[in-house]
Amino acid sequence: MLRSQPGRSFEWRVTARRGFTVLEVLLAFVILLVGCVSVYALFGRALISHKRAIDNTNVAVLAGNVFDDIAANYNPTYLDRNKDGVPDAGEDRNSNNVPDWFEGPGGRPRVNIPFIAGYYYEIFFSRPNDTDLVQCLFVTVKIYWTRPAEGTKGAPEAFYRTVYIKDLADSGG
Ligand SMILES: [Ca+2]
Ligand SMILES: [Ca+2]
Repeated sequence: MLRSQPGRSFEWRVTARRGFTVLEVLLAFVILLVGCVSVYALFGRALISHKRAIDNTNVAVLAGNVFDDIAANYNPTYLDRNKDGVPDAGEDRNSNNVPDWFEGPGGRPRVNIPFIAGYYYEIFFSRPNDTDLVQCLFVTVKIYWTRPAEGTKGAPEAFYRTVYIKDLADSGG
């Protein structure tokens, strides 16, 4: 069968030897480059999403730890004797936008409070007026961290919880 079509066999040999022109190679490179750039851009977005997911997890865990710690250790650390709604140790008396209890060595807290490196938080207390609810403390935790897109302090993530403290009325806070 092949012998009856000698011309086709010859044509095939010529085509196979031809190889690629410079233009074809360049075109292939351009296509490859466009593909690589697209994938690279996707990687960037994926990294940002990944960091955001880690931040969301960390701040949720940190806020939960803060609420639990206030419920368990209200007296020693969190007293608000001057009744401005902020634990006295966590006020910003030197006005540098960082609660003073996070100004220990290496950015670690000065007092024994929940801590995750790279995050800091402000705590606000308020109490219900109802005298039947003397054990209730409304707690707001605002957590700050540095986001690459926002640079410095960034917008806080706020968490709210009502914490019940057995001897709140006598705590002096
Ligand atoms: Ca205070
Ligand atoms: Ca400060």
